[in-house]
Order: sequence, then C-alpha cells, then structure tokens
Amino acid sequence: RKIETELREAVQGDTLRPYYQPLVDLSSGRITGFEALVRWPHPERGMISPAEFIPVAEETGLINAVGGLMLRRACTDAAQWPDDVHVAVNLSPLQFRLGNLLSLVTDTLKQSGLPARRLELEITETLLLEKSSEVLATLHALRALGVRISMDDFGTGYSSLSYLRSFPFDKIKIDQSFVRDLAANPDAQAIVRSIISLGKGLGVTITAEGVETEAEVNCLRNEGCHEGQGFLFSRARPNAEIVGLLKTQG
Ligand code: G
Ligand code: G
Ligand code: MN
Ligand code: NA
Repeated sequence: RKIETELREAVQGDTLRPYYQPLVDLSSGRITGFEALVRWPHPERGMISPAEFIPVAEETGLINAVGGLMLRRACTDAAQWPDDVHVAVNLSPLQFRLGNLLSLVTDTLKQSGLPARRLELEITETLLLEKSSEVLATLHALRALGVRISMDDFGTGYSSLSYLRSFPFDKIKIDQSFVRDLAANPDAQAIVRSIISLGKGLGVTITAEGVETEAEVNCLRNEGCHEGQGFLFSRARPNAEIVGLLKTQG
C-alpha cells in the first residue's frame, strides 16, 4: 500500500506521537527543555522514522495536519512538565504558507494552558530563502506572543549571513554534521567555533545537535557552546518517561 494512504490514515486515526529529546545546559548539566520529534508507530513496520515520512507529508500537504497535531500534543504534554522546562516544535516552511500559523499557535497555547515563553519553534534556513514579508511578519508576531524562534540545522542550508540581520530569532542549532567529527577534525572545530562566535555576537543561544561523545561535549564546553542535544544525553523518549526523567535531576 502507498505510504501516502497509510500516512493519511495515521493522521486521521490520531496515531502519530511526539517523542521528546532533552536539551541540556552544558555548564550545569541540567535539562532545560525537550525537542518534540514525530514518531509513527506502524502496525507491521514498527516505528517509522520521520526522515522517511516527513518528505511524503510535505509533498502531499499532509504536513499541515501532522504539524498541527504535533504542536497540540507537545503543548499539552509540556503544560504538565515543571514550569522551567520548555518544549521545541519543528515547523515545516509549508506551514507558513497556509496563513493561519499565528492563530494556530495562539489557539493551541490558550487551549493547552502552556505559557508562550515555554514554547520554542524550530525553523530551517529554507524558509528564509523565500524572503517573504508574510514570513517575516509571522515570525515577528510569534515573538511578540513570547514564543522563541530557533534556527534548526544551522550551516546546512543556503546559509546567507544577510538573513541573520532581517530575521528575528533566539537560538541557533548547530547541525549534527559539524558536531560529528568535532574531536578529531580541525576544520569542523573551526566551523563550530565561528558559529558559536557569530551566535554570541548576535546575542542568541547556541545549541549543538547530535552530541554523542564526552570528547565532543568537552570541546563544545571549551568553545562556550550553551546547550547540547544528542544520544550522549538521551534518545527521544515517550512523554510517559519525561516526568520521571526530570525527577532524577531533582
Ligand atoms: O527524530 P529524527 O532524527 O529521526 O527526525 C528526522 C527528521 O525529521 C529531522 O530532520 C527532524 O527535524 C524532522 N522532524 C521530526 N519531527 C518533526 C515534526 O514534527 N515536524 C517537522 N516538520 N519535522 C520533523
Ligand atoms: O529536527 P532535527 O533535524 O534537528 O532532528 C534531530 C534528528 O537528529 C532526529 O532525527 C534525532 O533522532 C537525530 N539525533 C538526535 N541526536 C542524535 C545523535 O546524537 N546522533 C545522531 N546520529 N542523530 C541524532
Ligand atoms: Mn529540529
Ligand atoms: Na536539526
């Protein structure tokens, strides 16, 4: 059967779920928040990775429904977490095209009871390529609500330093491809160092993705990177495990 048909049924049957991967403050070692990552529990094929179905969802327009239900679930779950723990939700550029993103976020925050300051929205550089005034206005309006904007997969898109001046954002997430061989590769070190310096100059938080080893984390800490995310700390986990995980850090 076609993956598109099955995905449509999964959306209609409300079977997609967010898993949550911790974001860790590198100086204190504490969990500051979680990124919501969509999971599709498939009856025959097990857990299907978003890398496989997000592109299909984007081609078919199903991404709007997927994005909407992820936002709702993530805000509802996070509203039950401690007040100093935030949730980050990925947005597809297509979700900006519908024209209802601001009201979707406003309504979802209201219905879930999650304060806007505890929601972070992850966007990618491809969104900014469009250089659209609607996108810019929406990002400003989201920030005016108190929601934070995070630049995901930084350094892998058509990075242009010019958009950094015109687009409002609060965090840069260094793509895992730069973190992967950080300990051994001087070029990767130079790139990470300059992203961190750029981020600090702009006054934004810097998060490193795909942190897998102590050597990487030491390197990132030395360079002054604020936050880390990756298998070294934890894989993404179901919501049922989150409150327990937070209790272990007191
Ligand atoms: O969890 P995993 O590393 O397998 O995720 C693979 C990709 O899918 C990542 O690039 C991630 O950004 C993307 N992704 C995961 N969840 C969502 C989601 O809810 N919405 C969108 N647009 N992308 C997601
Ligand atoms: O939204 P984004 O593209 O940042 O999605 C993060 C993706 O990276 C998810 O698919 C997640 O499962 C994956 N990931 C998270 N931590 C690690 C890690 O330490 N190593 C690797 N290889 N992948 C990771
Ligand atoms: Mn992300
Ligand atoms: Na990313």
